Formats: sequence, C-alpha cells, structure tokens
Amino acid sequence: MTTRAARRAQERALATGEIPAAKPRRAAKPAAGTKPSKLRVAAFLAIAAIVIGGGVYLAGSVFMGQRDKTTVAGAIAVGISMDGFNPSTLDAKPGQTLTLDWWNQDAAMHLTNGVHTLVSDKLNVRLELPAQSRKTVTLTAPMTPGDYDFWCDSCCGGKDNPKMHGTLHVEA
Ligand SMILES: [Cu+2]
Repeated sequence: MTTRAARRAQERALATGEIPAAKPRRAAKPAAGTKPSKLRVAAFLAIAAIVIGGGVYLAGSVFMGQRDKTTVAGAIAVGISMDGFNPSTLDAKPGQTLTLDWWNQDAAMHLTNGVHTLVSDKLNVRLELPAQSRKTVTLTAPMTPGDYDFWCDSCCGGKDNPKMHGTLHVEA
C-alpha cells in the first residue's frame, strides 16, 4: 500500500514536473550530501597544502644541505644557525680578503629581524643574512696577526652566547 501510494505520488510528480512527495527528503539529502563533499574538498586542499608544503620544505632542506659545498669560486662556505658559525674558525693571511659563501637555513620567525648577523668591531664589519638565504660577503683580515672575534647579535643571546661566536685567525 505504502509502496503503491509512493509510486503514484512519484508518477504524479513526474507528470507535473514537480516532486512534491520527495521534496522534503530531496531537499534534505542534497544538503547533507553537499556538506561532506565541501568538507572533503577542504580536507583535500588541506592535505594537498601539507604535502606540497612538506615537499617544498624537504626540497629546500636538501638544497640547503648542499650549501656547505660552495659554487662561488674561491669562496669558503660558512653556515650560520642557532648553533653558530660553521666552520667557526677562518684562517687568513694578514690583509687577506676572504670571500664567504654565507648561508642561513633558519626560518625568519626564529630570528630577530629575520636575519643572522656577522658583527665585529675590530674587523669593522656588520653583515646581515636574511632567513633561508645565501649571500657572498667578504671579510678582510687585519695586518696584525692574531685571533679576531666575530659574532651574531641577532639571536640566541647574541654576543653573550658563546655559541654565536667565530674566530678569524690571522696567521703570523
Ligand atoms: Cu644569529
């Protein structure tokens, strides 16, 4: 009885181009069906963003990981991170100008003003290196042999942090 009544209602609906019997259900169903699909799209986009972002991050890490091998002729690759300069000791002859292929893989959010720095009064330098970048810089050794201190003053306690120091060793 119910089936026949329903079919008759449906036939009537088809005949008039309307769907009165099914209307309340149909109105509810597509709404219920649309919401999860929107969620699914959102979830897909979120996952895609994570996957792509992760891929970019990993690719960046790999790329950054190769930065200890410089492609700049005659340069010394010098990394800077929360652990300090790497290498932390540079050797030079008196008056020699060193070319540094300086690289920084830290994210800006971890760095004061988004940079690491290389600072020294005696070497008369104040260099800045933005987050996740590399830059070719020069450091000129004084004529007087000795060990010259330089440091980063934009993170991790700066000059007060022994880790954030490097030494320019000028040979006698
Ligand atoms: Cu720093």
